[in-house]
Amino acid sequence: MRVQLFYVFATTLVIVWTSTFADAARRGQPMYKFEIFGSTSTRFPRFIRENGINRNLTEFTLCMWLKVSSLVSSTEYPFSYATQRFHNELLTFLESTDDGHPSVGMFINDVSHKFAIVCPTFSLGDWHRVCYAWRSVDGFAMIVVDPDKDPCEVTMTDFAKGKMIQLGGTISLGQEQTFPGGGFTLDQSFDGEYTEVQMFSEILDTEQIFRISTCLSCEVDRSYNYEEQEIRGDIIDWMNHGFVGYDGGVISGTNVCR
Ligand SMILES: [Ca+2]
Repeated sequence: MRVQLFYVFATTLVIVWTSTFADAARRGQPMYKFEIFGSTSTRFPRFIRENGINRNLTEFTLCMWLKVSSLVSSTEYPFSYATQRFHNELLTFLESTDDGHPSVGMFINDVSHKFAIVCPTFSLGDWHRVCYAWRSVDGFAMIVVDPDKDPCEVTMTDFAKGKMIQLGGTISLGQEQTFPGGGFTLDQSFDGEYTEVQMFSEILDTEQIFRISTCLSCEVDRSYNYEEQEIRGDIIDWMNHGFVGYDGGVISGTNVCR
């Protein structure tokens, strides 16, 4: 009996230690953001990841926190993924509208597959959580803005149905690409900040998307068994993002998730 009790005690210790350790590891990590400001015709601040998507995708979820400082151009492209075959293999955009709230959208493979939503709560100068999801088999697509507060969401089907997002291209945060890694133009530059960019090779459900938007595990049930099942992208994991800054793309701290 004593031995059994010991094992129960020891097991409990391990579980508590593990969860505390994981939590501390998470909380001890500096939270950071990418800043993209002041593009000019000769200077294009950006963060680049070559081989940005390392497998062919027939579905994905891409989430990020975005703060749009200004819509310098009528359309800006926060996330540009270019391959040799399509420079708009996967491209997200913000497009100004007459009522002052930009439409939030994406293209897949080329600009003929366009999908967007206008959210009355999406404002310049504030952080917003944006998730884009898609799957090829039925062309289901979804864009969700701020799922944790003022949720704004749109879905459709038959969007880029049967298409595929090809591996091996280049991701650019901040500048729209006309070929992998280049071809930037000032009128397509993004002006603002990013954090918590996560990309997954599958469609997440509503609960998972909600958790991402509440800073991953920070606000989920603190019982031991969440054990940092915090959601991390298998394609892009913000804690190990692998992006390289150019032309004055700045990495700085942020308290947005503390
Ligand atoms: Ca392009």
